[in-house]
Amino acid sequence: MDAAVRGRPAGWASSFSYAGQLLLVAIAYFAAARLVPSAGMLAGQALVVSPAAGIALAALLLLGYRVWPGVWLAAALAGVTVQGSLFDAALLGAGATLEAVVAALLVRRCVGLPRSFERGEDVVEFVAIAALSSAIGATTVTAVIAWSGLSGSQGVASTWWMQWQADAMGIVVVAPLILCWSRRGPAKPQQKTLEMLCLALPTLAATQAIFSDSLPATLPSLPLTFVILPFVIWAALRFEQREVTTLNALICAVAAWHTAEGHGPFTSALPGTTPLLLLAFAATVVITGLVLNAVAGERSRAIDALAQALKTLKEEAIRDPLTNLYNRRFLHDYLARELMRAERDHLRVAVLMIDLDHFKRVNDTAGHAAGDEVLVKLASLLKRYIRGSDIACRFGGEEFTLVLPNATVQSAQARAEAICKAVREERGLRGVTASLGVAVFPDSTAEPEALLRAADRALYEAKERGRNRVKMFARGPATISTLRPKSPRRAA
Ligand code: GH3
Ligand code: MG
Ligand code: MG
Repeated sequence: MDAAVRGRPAGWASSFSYAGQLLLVAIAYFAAARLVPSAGMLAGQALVVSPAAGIALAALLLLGYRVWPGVWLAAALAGVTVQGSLFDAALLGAGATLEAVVAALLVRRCVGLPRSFERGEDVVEFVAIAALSSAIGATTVTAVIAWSGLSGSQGVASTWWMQWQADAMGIVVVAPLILCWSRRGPAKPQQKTLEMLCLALPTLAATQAIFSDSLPATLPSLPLTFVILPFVIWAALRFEQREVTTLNALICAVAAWHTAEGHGPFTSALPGTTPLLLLAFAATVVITGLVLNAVAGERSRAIDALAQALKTLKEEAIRDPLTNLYNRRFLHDYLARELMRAERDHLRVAVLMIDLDHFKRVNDTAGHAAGDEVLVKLASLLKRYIRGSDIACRFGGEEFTLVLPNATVQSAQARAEAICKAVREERGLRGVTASLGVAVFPDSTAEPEALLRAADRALYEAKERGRNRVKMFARGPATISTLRPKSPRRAA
């Protein structure tokens, strides 16, 4: 669970004391509130966006609910500079605080951890929460204004409407921006920075041209606002949340600025619809950018997880679960490949078959788990005796196979003798010894498919001759196509 959700600030924020955090929140909120003064509304101008609402929500999500006094203080201070009355200012502060607390509660409840919009639904839910919670701030402000008789020429409904859209837009645009930038982002490769510039410059130029009325009057500016969307989609599909939220915020800031100045496509629409058009534009930009970005992220995470699962599955399919050595299926594939290569390049391939002597007794006396332990220890011993392209496999039960490409008869025999000695001397193997049979292609047999049987035959002879020894395959009366019988090995 995120630290901030439990009421404690996360990451960088924890380096500030509580008083420091309150001050930080209050300063940020107050500065934003004064930058886009709500006084504008009282003077009859359209209040377009309230970044302070987004800052308040982000602060509560990042630092915990306990920083609410910072929001209240800053909102009240901003109010007192406008309203004059301390009581009214306190009420304005309470409205702004309640709005942020309710929004933070809903975001934590519905969206989950506050700093990631990892699913498309998160973004849509976030926008809905912004719309819902903004009603609280709007109602408080409208009530205070109506109470003090300051609503001027504007009606109560119009005041509420403008305040609501300003808060909703502030939350939708500013909160995701702060939330994304508050966490550490991945390092950017240089070509990504270049691509960002190639994207941001034309995007801002287009937004500026459309909203500042600098296009020829013959061009219909309202439909032209759709020109911004391909840029937003580009950012969403190619960049991280940070870049997407930043570009969204820049687009919305340019649009809001010019709209507040009385320019752009939204001002020439039906009277009273300007704030709604601007909010609809901002919501479209934010939802398109963040939803697509979330979906693209989900897709790439799913592909990564699938690739990882496939890798694990492939690995599991060729490994013995107890010893983690290769299994018999892999042995057959590998041996077939190595023998083909050996045939083509006139090289040798040695096979060592290893079987523990009287292993059943370990199970019978010490238990199956102790037997398993011996098998695992033997596997790690065998790993010490493989090098280069050699492989060690668990053939089945307490039988193991080593494949040594490019070996000679002498080197294979030497390796087998060394292993036999090491097993004999190894502590932790409960005194068990091993018998080994060795066959070398093409010396022992020129038929690749008979090589394993040749090594097995040699192993059988090692068992027959008293165990705890190495036997090299030698052509004899028994044909290599005869499977090694089991009975002589069980005889002591
Ligand atoms: P020898 O090879 O010397 O003839 O005698 P052995 O006692 O080793 O006889 P054999 O190879 O026929 O029996 C192998 C025994 O290995 C039988 C079985 O109980 C045991 N075994 C096989 N797989 C496992 C395993 O995964 N874990 C344990 N603990 N025992 C196993
Ligand atoms: Mg055995
Ligand atoms: Mg056996």
